[in-house]
Amino acid sequence: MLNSANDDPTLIRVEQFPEHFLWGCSTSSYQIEGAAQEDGRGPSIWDEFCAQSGRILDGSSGAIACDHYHRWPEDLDLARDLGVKAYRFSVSWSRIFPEGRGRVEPRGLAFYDRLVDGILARGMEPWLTLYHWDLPQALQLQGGWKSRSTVDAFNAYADLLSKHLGSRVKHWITHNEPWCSCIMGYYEGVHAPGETNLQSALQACHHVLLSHGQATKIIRANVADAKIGITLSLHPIESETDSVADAAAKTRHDGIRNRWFLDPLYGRGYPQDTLLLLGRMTPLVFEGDMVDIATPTDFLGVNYYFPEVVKDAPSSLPFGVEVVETPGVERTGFGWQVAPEKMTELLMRIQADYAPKHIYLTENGSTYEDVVNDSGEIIDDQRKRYLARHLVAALESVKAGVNLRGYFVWSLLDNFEWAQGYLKRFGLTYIDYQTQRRILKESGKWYARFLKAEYQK
Ligand code: IFM
Repeated sequence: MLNSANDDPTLIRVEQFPEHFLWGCSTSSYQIEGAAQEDGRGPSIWDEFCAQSGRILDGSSGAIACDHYHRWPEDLDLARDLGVKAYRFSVSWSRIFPEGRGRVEPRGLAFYDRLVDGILARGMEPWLTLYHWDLPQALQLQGGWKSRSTVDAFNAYADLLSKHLGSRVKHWITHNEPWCSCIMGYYEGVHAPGETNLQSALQACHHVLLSHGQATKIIRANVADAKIGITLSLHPIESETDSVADAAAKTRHDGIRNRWFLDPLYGRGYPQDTLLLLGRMTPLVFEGDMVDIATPTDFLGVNYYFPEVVKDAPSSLPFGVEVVETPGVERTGFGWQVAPEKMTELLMRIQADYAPKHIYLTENGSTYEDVVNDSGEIIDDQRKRYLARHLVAALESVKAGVNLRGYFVWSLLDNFEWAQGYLKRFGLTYIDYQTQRRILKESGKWYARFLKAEYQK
């Protein structure tokens, strides 16, 4: 028995975690900032994608979103009042370089000056993500991540920002979830820029990983005491049956879903079995690229949401794999399977196979139908339980020897959930998009109660 939290996970106590375990919450620029045309910001691929009909389920965009660009003091107050020690946000590249490279927009830099100062003033650590999917549209017109020149542009962006903010920002995440920005964006076509070519997607992915490695060196040179990492979306993979064919499908899917990112980052190059399957679709790799990609980092960010169950499906090219929806399992409002115990397994596997210096859960959260009741409250017990169960799973991982150092809830605020528009709410805070009123949900109050215990010690 772990503790009484086995019966009621919401009884988990912060004191059960190691003393310096870091508690945080996460957001990203395009999902919350709005002010898309303000202070010289250039368009990003998401502005362009949202403008195309049929791309976003409710026809919306991030043009206004949570209006965080103007309401950031209130939002940072909310984060502080939760009791988090770390606030994770991302920078909109096209606010800084409206054309992606070259001319710098001082008003963009000034916004992040205000934000970072506001985070520090509230006693939180800023955790800055350089790239959370909003590539400047100007770069997309030159090939986007398919083009190697985007790596140079990213490096210049990382260089400028780390020089500018490095004395105040000590935690840097180069990229958020390359799977999503590259595979969903350049192959599945469901995210910006909406392309559907696997070979291009893999080339884009190679450039994203390369830019991570090169930017890591640049930030390190500019900020001697920086802690630098990358965030991946990782998934435990299971086979539908014990058959040899399904087990092989599981290995193939794990290859592209997880190992394609982890192996090169930890110095093993791209996985041989996946390369073989890809044949001529493998990306063009220059001498030295794999060494750059494997530049040592200080931590691995893991975003955990759900496991995937797969079966052998020979006609489903190129991997011969189909992801199946197992019936009868608990799911969130997104349809994602709820499986906290699989998160523990995943973290143990990462620890055993790759031994990152430190691991942080940089995102974890869920979406459900939130209802504002007659008293103006949102009693989101499902989300509260979801979070609590994942905290129990995080604690299990620590006890099992995983070098897990922190946990960030996704997300501080309801926000623009990409292709789902505003139809899915992940926040600890409810946003009334008509009035921009913020209401802390029951899950947020619970997280605050959980965290305050630490500060009362
Ligand atoms: O909203 C996203 C976030 O931008 C990246 N990780 C997953 C979240 C939920 O889908």
